[in-house]
Amino acid sequence: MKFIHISDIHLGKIIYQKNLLPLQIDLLKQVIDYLVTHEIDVLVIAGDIYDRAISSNESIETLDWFLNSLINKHHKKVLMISGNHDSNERLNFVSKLLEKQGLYIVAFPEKKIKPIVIDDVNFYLVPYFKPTYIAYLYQHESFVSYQEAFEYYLSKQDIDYTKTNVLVTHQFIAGNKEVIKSDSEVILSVGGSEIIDVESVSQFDYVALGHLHACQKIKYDYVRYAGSLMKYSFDEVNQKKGMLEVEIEDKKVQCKMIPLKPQIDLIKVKGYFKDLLENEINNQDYVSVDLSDTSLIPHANERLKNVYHHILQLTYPYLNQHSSSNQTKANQGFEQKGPLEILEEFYLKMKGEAMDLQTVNLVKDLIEEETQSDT
Ligand SMILES: [Mn+2]
Repeated sequence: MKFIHISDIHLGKIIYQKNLLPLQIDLLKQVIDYLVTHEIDVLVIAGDIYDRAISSNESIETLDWFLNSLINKHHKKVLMISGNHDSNERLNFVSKLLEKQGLYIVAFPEKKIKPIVIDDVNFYLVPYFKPTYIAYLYQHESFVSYQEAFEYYLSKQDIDYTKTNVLVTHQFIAGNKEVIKSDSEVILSVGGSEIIDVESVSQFDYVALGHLHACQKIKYDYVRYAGSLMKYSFDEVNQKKGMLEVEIEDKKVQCKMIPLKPQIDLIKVKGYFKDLLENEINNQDYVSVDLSDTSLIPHANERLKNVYHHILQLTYPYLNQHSSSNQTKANQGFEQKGPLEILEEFYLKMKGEAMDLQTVNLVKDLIEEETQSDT
């Protein structure tokens, strides 16, 4: 069987006061067209359907149109879960009534997952959850991490790994390599404890992930983030956005990326002010301008708008770098200063207040210990 895996639609997202909904509608039309033309019957959406928990009327209407057109008009099946941006309660509304129509929404983790079976493939839908929810669900004492809660949750399921199984989840799954992150993602918890090791899901035949906005695989070819529907921040300008077409048969998986083309792109241009003024007019894209100039140009934004009609952001990387390096370097003459003095200055700069006597003494002791062990 074949299915399409997408995620992180973020309906109704606004960047720099631009409502992206018209672009999102066009991209969703491309998704429908692809499923219809290629006779693919199943669409999997791995969370973050909406951009915010309380979505605009227009966003709700858009999802309604999208699902209606897929399910009622084209008789496709849609499997979707909630992400950390969605409101579970709102997404869950009448979801059980819709299953007969071919729309499967899981917004709260089920105590015992009932897999959705399509052509001998079992789809396990696991919406985004916090460890406290799993503790509540099983009346279990608290979990120290997402990893622990997630493993506990899977251990409570009866999954026959000799069958062909697909996991759909919006938890932050990562391997030991760096993942590609974006500014448009919202961190799930402070301190990095939200990360779940990819080995916890490696027994599935395909893992359809949502959350990270760059399309990428995690260690294995069959563990993949589809990435966001379109670019949602300027650090994503070089990313390819699209959907994943997955073919799965008797535990054998093939996967390819199908690009989606937005009507308006997010782009970044870089150069000196006077050179950029000579560039070809771009009245189409949303632009971030990095000016290489070493001093501020009066009315740069207004003047550049003759070339780039939709400038959303303008920065001076050189000036930023220059001022930020001043903030972190010790003041002049640091060679003459001792470690305690330098640390006191650093502390004052970062915290905006001087170290108290207790801390000074502690640092003194540490420096002394370090000096002694060095000799
Ligand atoms: Mn997201």
